[in-house]
Amino acid sequence: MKILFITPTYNEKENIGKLIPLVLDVNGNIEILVIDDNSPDGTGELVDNMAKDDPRIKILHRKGKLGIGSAYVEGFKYAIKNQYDLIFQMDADLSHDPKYIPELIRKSEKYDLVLGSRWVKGGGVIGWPFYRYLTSWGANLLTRSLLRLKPKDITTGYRCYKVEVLKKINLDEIVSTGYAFMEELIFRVQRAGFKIGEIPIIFVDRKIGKSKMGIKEIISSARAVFKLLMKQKKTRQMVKFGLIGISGTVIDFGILNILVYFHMNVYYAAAISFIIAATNNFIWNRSWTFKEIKNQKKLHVQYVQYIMITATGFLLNLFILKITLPYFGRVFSLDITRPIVLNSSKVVASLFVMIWNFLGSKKIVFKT
Ligand SMILES: Nc1nc2c(ncn2[C@@H]2O[C@H](COP(=O)(O)OP(=O)(O)OP(=O)(O)O)[C@@H](O)[C@H]2O)c(=O)[nH]1
Ligand SMILES: [Mg+2]
Repeated sequence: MKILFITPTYNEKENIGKLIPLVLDVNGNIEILVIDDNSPDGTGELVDNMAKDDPRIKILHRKGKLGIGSAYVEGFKYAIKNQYDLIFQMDADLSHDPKYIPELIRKSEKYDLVLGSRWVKGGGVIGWPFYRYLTSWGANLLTRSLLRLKPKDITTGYRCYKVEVLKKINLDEIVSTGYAFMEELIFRVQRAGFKIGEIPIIFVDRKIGKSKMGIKEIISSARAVFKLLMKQKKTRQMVKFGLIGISGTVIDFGILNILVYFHMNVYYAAAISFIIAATNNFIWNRSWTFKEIKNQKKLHVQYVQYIMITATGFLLNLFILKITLPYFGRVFSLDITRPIVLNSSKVVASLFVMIWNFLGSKKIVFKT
């Protein structure tokens, strides 16, 4: 079995020289490919020299700092071309302890991709300040739920892939050149139906060298995650429907409050604001959210159906206002809290009606 470790480097001269022998010592089948982005500190030259004496050490020079994601894509292509069986991702800064290698290899017998995971039982991080811990953990949780990824640690850079996985994924389709590459790969591997396993690792913060993780990287990662989200038709529809829902809600709340301010009866005001907001939503959903639906029904058919659904939704809206207003009224009994009473009821009513409208739109109005 041929095993390739891929390690991208940018200014890791102090670390990479220590890491390489540690990794190669674990197992005689291991080779290592360093992908250096012309590090100003001379990392590339150092590895060139090491490679002269040891054929298990390879290096790929790139002309400048092109990002960790694009480095891995090049590494994966190299691994496929040179027929390796197992491919590892590993940081150069000694944060990933080589002692986990045998277990990663063992676990890869049962799984197509094995992650060294910080966020499973027994895993963790040493040496991070609290804010770093919190942001990393939070970003992981948020991205996991947005992209519906099953593994617990999706940003980890310590991994072991079977070569079949990399062959099946279209490497040229990958959109993330930077750190979002981590999430994107899991997204694609999961979607392709491969089995992903995790082993706990303790990640030790780098002792030498500077972090490449900055605000620029965070923004570009967020953009990449958004791009991935929008790749799924279902999510795309929900995001658009949600945005339109927000616009409709603003209109609904605004008109309701203005009319009540001018002493209109609450229920009449609610009816008017609701109808205007619903019309706004229909127009936008038809021309934007469900635009991609082919063979849409005739406009007037959709319109009648939509009116029927929103009319029912509107009754639901009134009904909820009717039962919640007295309840909220008891909770907030002071006169200055009247707007709070009104809007609390409205929040509850709007939530229910939005769900009703989404299901009705998707399953009836815009179904072909
Ligand atoms: N070739 C290449 N390697 C990179 C690039 N950015 C980061 N790396 C390497 O990718 C690995 C992970 O980067 P790190 O800076 O350690 O990222 P991190 O672990 O999230 O953050 P710190 O450990 O705090 O620095 C390291 O080996 C870096 O040298 C890049 O643009 N090109
Ligand atoms: Mg690091």
